[in-house]
Amino acid sequence: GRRLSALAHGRPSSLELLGNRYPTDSVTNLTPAIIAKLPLRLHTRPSHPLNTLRTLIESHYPDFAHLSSLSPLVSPYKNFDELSFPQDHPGRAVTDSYYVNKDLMLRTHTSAHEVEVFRRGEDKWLLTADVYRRDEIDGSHYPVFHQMEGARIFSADAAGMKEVEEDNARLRHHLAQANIVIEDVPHISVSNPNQETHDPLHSELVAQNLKLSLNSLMLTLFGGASERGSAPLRVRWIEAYFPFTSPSFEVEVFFRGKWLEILGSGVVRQATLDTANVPNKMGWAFGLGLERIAMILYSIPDIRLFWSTDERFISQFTDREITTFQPYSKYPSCFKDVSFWTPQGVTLHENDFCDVVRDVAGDLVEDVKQIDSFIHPKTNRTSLCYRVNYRSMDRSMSNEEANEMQLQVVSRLQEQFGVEIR
Ligand code: FA5
Ligand code: MG
Repeated sequence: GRRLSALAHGRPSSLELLGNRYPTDSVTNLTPAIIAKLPLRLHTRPSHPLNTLRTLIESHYPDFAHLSSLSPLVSPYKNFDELSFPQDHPGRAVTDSYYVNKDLMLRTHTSAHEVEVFRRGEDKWLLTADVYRRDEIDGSHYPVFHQMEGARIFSADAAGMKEVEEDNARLRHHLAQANIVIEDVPHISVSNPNQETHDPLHSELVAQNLKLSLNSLMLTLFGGASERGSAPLRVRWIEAYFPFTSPSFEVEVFFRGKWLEILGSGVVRQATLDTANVPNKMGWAFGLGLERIAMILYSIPDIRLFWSTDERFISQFTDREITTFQPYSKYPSCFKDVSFWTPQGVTLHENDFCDVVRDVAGDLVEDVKQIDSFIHPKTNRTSLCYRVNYRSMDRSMSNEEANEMQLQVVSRLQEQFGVEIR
């Protein structure tokens, strides 16, 4: 159906982002709440858990280049096309990604920089950055999070493959002594094939190097957890699909009784390396989520806490070691419901609703749930009901304050989307 841009009413003609001005257009969907996050760069803040985790992973890869200052503003071409995303990939939709205008967006993943870093001539590198995705609101989803991309490429000839074999032998030896149990999948299969231009033996060697290298990283990150006692660390490899790698894998780690998805990875598509002007190389890449790992390692229960400026949060951490977060008291929740009819033929995506709430409430919103949805059989209009849970992490919030925010949410829904409150 027809879709109204969230900022169609009173959209400024340009936006200032990180010191530069950019024109807006009909796809602009950046909100002030998101714009405010751009300069914060938590992964480079002294003593911040994300910075400490970045440093820990970097020290596991001492001979890799370590990059962490690339701008989040990229072209959709760089975020998607250069990485072989099809034209109709859902990630391109304005409901899923933040656009400054049709030619400029906030990167949705650190893979957006693969081509430029390979083009610079880097063979082994890590890149840490803030990434942006329009998403639901709950304790483990936030529209800004941090990823680390890692990649290693070898010359695609006998000498390069010898280097891979030697590194595999070294890593195998290291892992053989460790208390780790790995559930593996084949390096190559019918559903997870090598690329046509790759010798399957070379592809296997590179996939094996990827797996060994990441198993070793998982040991560094999770191997020391004392709560496991003498039980081994469990890591599981799963077949995956990404447009820019083949074969592709995801890694899950068993932690406190649950399997947790940590990263995506695979053998880099040759098209990426050709575009980067290094056609005679082959190798692997991975992208991991830093918040996911930090929430586990530090026992941080809510993803909003990473953005907290409360001394009771910040003062708990140092650059030197990973410590367990000591929660301070939880303040009461304030639940507010809103029910409305959307105008005929207009789609209001859940992510549109969530961005309105984030813009009004900032980090005072803990989660948002759709509790009802139906289409009127005669008028064909859609009725939606959302429940917003307002709760501060730092202080007690009054019912009046929650009511005031909810009133603002309601009036923005009316102004920007033309909804009719029920
Ligand atoms: C990617 O973003 C790929 N670029 C990863 C990749 C890199 C694949 C290189 C192949 C080669 P994905 O969307 O699954 O994939 O995200 C990767 C990791 O980021 C996830 O495993 C998870 O740890 C983290 N992540 C993804 N979405 C979120 C989210 N909403 N909040 C927090 N962490 C997230
Ligand atoms: Mg995934």
